[in-house]
Amino acid sequence: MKIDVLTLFPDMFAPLDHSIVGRARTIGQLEVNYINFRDYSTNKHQKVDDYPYGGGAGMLLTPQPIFDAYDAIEKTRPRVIITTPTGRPFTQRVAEEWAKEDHLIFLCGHYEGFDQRIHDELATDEVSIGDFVLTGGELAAMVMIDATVRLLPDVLGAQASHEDDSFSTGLLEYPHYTRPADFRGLKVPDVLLSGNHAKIETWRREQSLLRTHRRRPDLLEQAGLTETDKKFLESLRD
Ligand code: 6GU
Repeated sequence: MKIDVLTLFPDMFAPLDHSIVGRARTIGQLEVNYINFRDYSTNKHQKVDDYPYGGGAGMLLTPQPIFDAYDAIEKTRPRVIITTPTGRPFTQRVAEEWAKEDHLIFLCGHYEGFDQRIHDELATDEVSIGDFVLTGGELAAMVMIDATVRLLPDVLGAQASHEDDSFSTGLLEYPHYTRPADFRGLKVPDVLLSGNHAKIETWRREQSLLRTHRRRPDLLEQAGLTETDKKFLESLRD
């Protein structure tokens, strides 16, 4: 996968040199380029923003530097993603779709955002990472890149897997324990030491349901529950 990031702050992306995304680049699954669109400004002071028509607070990113930076990218049919709090929610499903693509381009906004013609002409996706406002799109783009790239083949080690991740199943993940079985009197649940795999599976499923019921009941509607799951949830309500 190739990812091009159009940003005024390329240095902010240092975190992506590390950990799993760093590994994806090392093993050749990923190429990432940072393009400072200020370099494409034809203004003599390299200005990239201007006042909004019609008045109002804040400055907007102007079309010229971003269109020219975009035109300079070699591409066939990329997804062009604008990170914005006005976008549709970024979810695990979105990451799964993007992980199938060859080429993603991220446009990171600042100030009050982009001139609308940038949205209309360039963007294929406008996406938000939650109902809060960040100072710029860079942190959001990093979050989306991390969540997408870890799904590429061979990026997670042989041991790790994402099939059981929270949200992959539509439910929150169950709790995990490792050694020791007794830490300062805090015991690991007996069932996990029992060696009974059927019982362990049942316990994990119920813990997922319990956690999702308590913390994210909104997820239960879409989760594809079995009759057994529904009975268990009924028993919680009683
Ligand atoms: Cl994608 N961008 C910005 N600037 N703020 C956000 C966001 C994105 N998602 C939530 N808040």
